[in-house]
Amino acid sequence: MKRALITGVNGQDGSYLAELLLAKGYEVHGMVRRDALEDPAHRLVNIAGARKSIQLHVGSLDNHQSIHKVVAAVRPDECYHLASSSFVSYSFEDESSIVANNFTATHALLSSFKELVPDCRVYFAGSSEMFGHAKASPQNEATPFNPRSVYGISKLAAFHLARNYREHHRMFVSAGILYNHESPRRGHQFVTRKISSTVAKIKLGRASSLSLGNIDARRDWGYAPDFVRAMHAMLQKDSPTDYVVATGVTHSVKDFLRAAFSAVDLEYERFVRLESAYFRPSETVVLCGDAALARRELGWAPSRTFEEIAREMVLADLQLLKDGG
Ligand code: G4F
Repeated sequence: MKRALITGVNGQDGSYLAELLLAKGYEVHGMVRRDALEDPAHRLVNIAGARKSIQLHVGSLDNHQSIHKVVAAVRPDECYHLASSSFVSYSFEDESSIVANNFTATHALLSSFKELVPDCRVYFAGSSEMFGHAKASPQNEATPFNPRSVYGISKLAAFHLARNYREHHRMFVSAGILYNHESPRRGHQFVTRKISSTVAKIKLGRASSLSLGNIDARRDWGYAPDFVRAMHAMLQKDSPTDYVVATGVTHSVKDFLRAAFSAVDLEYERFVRLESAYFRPSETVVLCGDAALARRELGWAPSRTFEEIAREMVLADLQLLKDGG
């Protein structure tokens, strides 16, 4: 039986990955913050169904000793490092914690593995934000990086670190360069979930409008359960490398609005207000991924269309509200 450690196991991706690995017969361990254990109803909701099967360990990105201890206690065959600051903020206040959580903590994890379990296969969650103001479209593994946010820079720095551990310390470290991926477990701060949850409230008469920023912004949006399949496949290869994971199709926020509102037979134009607070700078370049390598080497392909994802999210949020959530 293989043993896996997932950092950020209670997040969207961590929870789907834990379910996938359990179904494949893995012994699954997850690292969570202490405050999550103290408030399981809210903070562990994504793993509620699988919680009894996952062995949880207390650790946090800002406590490197705790990361070291978790690695020493679990000694996994595979580690999926998903925990990070994942909201793309452009605000100055957030910068040092983004760098600490995304770069310094990744260093703590990799150096712990190098010292304690050098044979462990490690997955690092990179991001399309590393391409930033990309010079080419669609982007693949050979496209030069040009990040436009502190978030993108922090992920890129950690990505280089991961490569360094692979090339100089001969460790099995692979990175996914993941484009946006959504699901009913997406955090409410991201635009798709903000939309799906508000559409559900509007349908039930519990909200009357939805405030957004740039609804012409475009993203390459995929389905989170598909993306965790790619993560697992990367660690099953004979040798480590990095893969773009994306659908190769972009849509606008407006397209998502149309799909989400039409799932409950409403038209978004009646409810959406634009608010300057939600607009972001530096969004002129549209990112679109070319996942040809993942298709070829991992046999990976998306299973859901954009419209199916939007519909699933709205229906799940409706159900959540009806169940009292
Ligand atoms: O949903 P978002 O906040 O996702 P974003 O910034 O693309 O980041 C996500 O995807 C990245 C790539 O995989 C990850 F690296 C990252 O960790 C995260 O998972 O915003 C999507 C788009 C943006 O263009 C934003 O300007 O939606 C636009 N938008 C318009 N109104 C809004 C809003 N975004 C948010 N969060 N809230 C709004 O009201």
